[in-house]
Amino acid sequence: MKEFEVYSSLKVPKNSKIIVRLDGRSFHKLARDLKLVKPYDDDFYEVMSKVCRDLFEEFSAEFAYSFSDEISLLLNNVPFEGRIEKINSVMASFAASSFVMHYDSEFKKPPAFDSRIIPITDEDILGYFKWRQDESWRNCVNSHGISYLKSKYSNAEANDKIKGMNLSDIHEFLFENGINLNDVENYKKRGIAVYRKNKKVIGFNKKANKNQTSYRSYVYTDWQLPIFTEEFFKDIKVIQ
Ligand SMILES: Nc1nc2c(ncn2[C@@H]2O[C@H](COP(=O)(O)OP(=O)(O)OP(=O)(O)O)[C@@H](O)[C@H]2O)c(=O)[nH]1
Ligand SMILES: [Mg+2]
Repeated sequence: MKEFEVYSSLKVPKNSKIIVRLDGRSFHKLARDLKLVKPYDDDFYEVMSKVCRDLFEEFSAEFAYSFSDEISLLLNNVPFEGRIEKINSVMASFAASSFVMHYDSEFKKPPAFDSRIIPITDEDILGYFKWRQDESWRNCVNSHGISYLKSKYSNAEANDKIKGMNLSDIHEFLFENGINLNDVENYKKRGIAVYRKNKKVIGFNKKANKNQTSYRSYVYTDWQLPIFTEEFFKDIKVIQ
């Protein structure tokens, strides 16, 4: 019967890096059920950052980036011999379990994530993460815009009003009403990331009878991301 498992041999291209993007399933409902603060809930972001960290460590990732209910994980060492079904199903279920483990709450329904795989070359890594970071900014403007409008108008009116506005209209409109989006917390505009950093360790070498400096890497969650540039990814050694 093994021949019926027709997708099991589907693999990512050999020697390719991949990005796995996970996205919360129907998290607008989950947000309602858990009464998440609108537009940004600090506890939710704290939990998502821990899910990122768990994924990063479990799958020895190079870089993880998250905003809203999505996580992108860059992998150099592709697990499960590159088997698509295995990667997608394990990553999505691992993320959902991690999410539940870190959330101190009663769920109405089991949370789930979807998962997709994007083969990527070094030249496209910056472009990919810039694309997601731009989306984070769009999400920041839109969600602040709709939250403000809903505090003034009915839901239907608010939805109607925002439809006719582009990003800079919303930005301007919020500014006129005393909300300067440039002042909101960095993570709301630019998202959060997990990657390895080096720290300097000074230890005493008994044999040489002197202090010696070495570097040890540790996993770092960055809540103060810059706008992504080539320099940023080169500095953290994600690209050469
Ligand atoms: N209140 C609140 N909601 C959030 C927050 N972050 C994410 N969300 C919700 O998560 C949703 C994520 O958007 P989508 O992924 O497009 O929508 P979804 O409902 O998850 O639908 P699918 O991904 O298609 O299953 C947002 O629309 C919000 O409703 C937050 O900090 N606060
Ligand atoms: Mg979603």
